[in-house]
Amino acid sequence: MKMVIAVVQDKDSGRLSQLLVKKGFRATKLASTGGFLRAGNTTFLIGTADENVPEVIELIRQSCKSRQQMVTPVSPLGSAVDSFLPYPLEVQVGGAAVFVLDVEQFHSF
Ligand code: 2BA
Repeated sequence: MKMVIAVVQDKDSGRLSQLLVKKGFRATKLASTGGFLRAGNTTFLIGTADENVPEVIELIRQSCKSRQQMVTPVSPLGSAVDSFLPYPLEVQVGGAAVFVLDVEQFHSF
């Protein structure tokens, strides 16, 4: 068994949820926050048999778009002033960051 962990943009999470339910995959959604942008995103935990992993990854790929996002730096107080960039920065976010982990045991009581 594997655990697929997928960090996706909030805008894509509804579409991915619907597809997973439609295809019979079980998933848990967690509200999460990106460490860099400090903006909300959604983390899916999808436990599934090894042979289903390619299909799950394909569903994630179909559901999640990559987007450009502007980061407006917050003026720092204190020691970081020297490295402060006073202009907005554009970064490309997603489609999705996906991790596949081995599951040693799964119990459902
Ligand atoms: P954030 O950490 O908010 O990152 C948003 C986007 O900002 C990233 O998109 C990337 O394009 C850029 N970025 C992140 N760290 C950067 C840095 N140190 N310098 C320059 N640009 C940087 P994605 O790579 O598509 O990541 C989207 C979200 O997926 C991330 O949100 C984070 O929540 C998660 N993620 C990505 N890689 C991860 C990893 N290795 N471990 C855990 N979470 C990850």
